[in-house]
Amino acid sequence: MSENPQIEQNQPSAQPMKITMLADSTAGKTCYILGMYCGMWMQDHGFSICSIDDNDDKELNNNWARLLNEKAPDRFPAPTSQNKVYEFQFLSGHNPITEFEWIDYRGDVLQDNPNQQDVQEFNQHLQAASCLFLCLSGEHFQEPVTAKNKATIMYKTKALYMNQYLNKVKRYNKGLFPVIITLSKYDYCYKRKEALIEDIKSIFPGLFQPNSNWIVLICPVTLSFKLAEDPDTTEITAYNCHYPLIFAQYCSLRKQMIESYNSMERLEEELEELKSNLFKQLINLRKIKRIEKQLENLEDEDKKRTKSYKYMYIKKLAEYLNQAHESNADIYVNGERRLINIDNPL
Ligand SMILES: Nc1nc2c(ncn2[C@@H]2O[C@H](COP(=O)(O)OP(=O)(O)OP(=O)(O)O)[C@@H](O)[C@H]2O)c(=O)[nH]1
Ligand SMILES: [Mg+2]
Repeated sequence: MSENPQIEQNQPSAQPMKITMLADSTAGKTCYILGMYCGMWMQDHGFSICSIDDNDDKELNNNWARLLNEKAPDRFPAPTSQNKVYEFQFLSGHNPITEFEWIDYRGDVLQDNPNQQDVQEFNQHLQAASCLFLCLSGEHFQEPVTAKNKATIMYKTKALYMNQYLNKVKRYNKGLFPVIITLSKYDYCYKRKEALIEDIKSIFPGLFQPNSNWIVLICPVTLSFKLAEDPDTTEITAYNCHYPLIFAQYCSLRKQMIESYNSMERLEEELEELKSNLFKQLINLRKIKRIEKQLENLEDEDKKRTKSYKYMYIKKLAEYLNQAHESNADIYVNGERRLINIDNPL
């Protein structure tokens, strides 16, 4: 037991969240990681991320520095040739809250032979994912999605494959599952801002159905609003790149707290059943005592939890996310656009 309870409560949970981003090659996956990793520091919310591996940290910082240098011959990262799993910590100030893994891969794995080794590795990561990012390049949304061009857009963005992957995710997971649709290279289509949401909804109809058990953030991101017009621009802003991660962390902490409430509920039901008549009570005396003790411990934990840093962080993340819709980043729960209830952010 730590002598300092404050530090103990701030330890990240043992199981790191796994995040998988589904996207076509050149959609901007690797650039997005840079925008998220370094762009996080350009915000005033006080949250940040750091790589657990020092070499990765150095590489990410160097790649970011090259992006900012329009004269660098290799300004943009080379196409990814092999899988790379990053291990990150998410922090408030300099206090770690959670850990998460992020896989970067060559976009073609989405359509390649499932027997290939890197495709298998990718599929394993995906199966364990607790949060899914779908990344669509804004290059494909310069014109409205219509009945005529829908098949082409769904093929070019790989939305067709993504919808099929969503079926798999539903097979492995119960309960509200978080999906983040990042519309990368938003600089190509920001003039169509108002119409984009309907375009996106039309290519992922399953994500926006009532009772579909998805919690979805749609978030346009770009390295710079000038990049499409002027690829030599120096102005890298990493617009909105932090919101998807904040949403993912909010969903992960929320899930952790709800799971502990659920285990309390299950025990209470069991106890009620064991105490439902005198005969049952007599033959289950020891079991009843054990469950009562477990519940006592959980209640103590629960009291601590609502006063805990985790709960405080959930509220802070939720408050921050509620402001995100001003930047066109909206949350949908079971198809309905929502703000998070700050008084009850679970
Ligand atoms: N206009 C614009 N171009 C971008 C942006 N982000 C990335 N790009 C361009 O897109 C190219 C591909 O980006 P990457 O991040 O390498 O794409 P990827 O999805 O990792 O590609 P693979 O590794 O080949 O699967 C970059 O070289 C840039 O030229 C953006 O926000 N706006
Ligand atoms: Mg890449």
